[in-house]
Amino acid sequence: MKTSSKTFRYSVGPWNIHTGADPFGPPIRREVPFARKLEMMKEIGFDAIQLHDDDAVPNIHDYDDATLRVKARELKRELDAAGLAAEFIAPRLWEDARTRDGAYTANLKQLREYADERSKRAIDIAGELGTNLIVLWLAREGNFVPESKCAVRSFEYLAEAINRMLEYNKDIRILIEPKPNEPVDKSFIPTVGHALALSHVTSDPGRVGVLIESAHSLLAGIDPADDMAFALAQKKLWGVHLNDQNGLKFDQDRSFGSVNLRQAFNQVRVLLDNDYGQNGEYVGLDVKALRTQSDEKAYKHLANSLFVVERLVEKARSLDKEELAARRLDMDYEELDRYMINHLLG
Ligand code: 3MF
Ligand code: MG
Repeated sequence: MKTSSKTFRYSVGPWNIHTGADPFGPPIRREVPFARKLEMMKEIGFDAIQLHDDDAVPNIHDYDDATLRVKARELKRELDAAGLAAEFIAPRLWEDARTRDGAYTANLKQLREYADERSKRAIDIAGELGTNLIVLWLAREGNFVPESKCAVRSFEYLAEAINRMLEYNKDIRILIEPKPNEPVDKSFIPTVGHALALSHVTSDPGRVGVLIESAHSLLAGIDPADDMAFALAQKKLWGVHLNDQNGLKFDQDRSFGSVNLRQAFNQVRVLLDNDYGQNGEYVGLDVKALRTQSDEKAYKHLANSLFVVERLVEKARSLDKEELAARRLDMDYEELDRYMINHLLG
């Protein structure tokens, strides 16, 4: 199913076509070659690809700095040929053994230095791929044992690490992707509010914004549309990961709109009403195929999510603005509820 006339430009990560392995079971589908993923993503209707540093250059530790740049340039040619841009590079600071105690907030100096080096290399890769966006999902920056880290010093470590990145390359912009838990128990930057507070203590707040993932807001007990509005009001919403989530559980990365259609609608509405995308921002997805999907059908979560975004764009556009304004004035929010539900059902 291809989305023909699109409102937004869309992006997706290569990890969103995957083997279906989860913490309780091994891979259940074949690994799809990277080149084939690019083809599929283009075919479904995506404009750009989101990349971790080692999605861009696999076996990243095998290369010196110069070879790393050569490898990144090879990928740039591959992306150009596939007709896809690179949206951002995210240093993958949670798989390597040296990030087992967090990265920028690790207690050991040599581990924090590894995080710094890896971040600089991610920035170099971004430069070669023609993007200045660096996403920081601060996966393991937090704790299980409260006394294991000084939370005050950890916040400073994060700001100092961001400052070093901003200093290393004057063109980059950093998007913090907050998440309250998983894989850590308690994250140091659990919400968009924390991320923007962190932005404000850096050396150049104008270059530090946020990427909001619907499921991450929901895990923090916050309506994603409200989170997006909060960041939009501060001109700090530079990326989104649309998906869905059923309650306060593990991060489910369900297809967009599959759990709570009204909540999904309001995310689309807030983006549309506030001209999200007009400065080149992409509407990104971060969705996983259900483990039950066969090899041939393990792309439908992507197509479905795009389809739902575009359908909800139509719903947002066909909303009776006068009805909305009138109900706000007479404060008949029960009537507004009825109108909204009827509109979404129609
Ligand atoms: C985890 C995430 C991450 C980030 C990705 C890009 C693996 O919950 O959402 O996905 O989105 O690292 O920043
Ligand atoms: Mg995400």
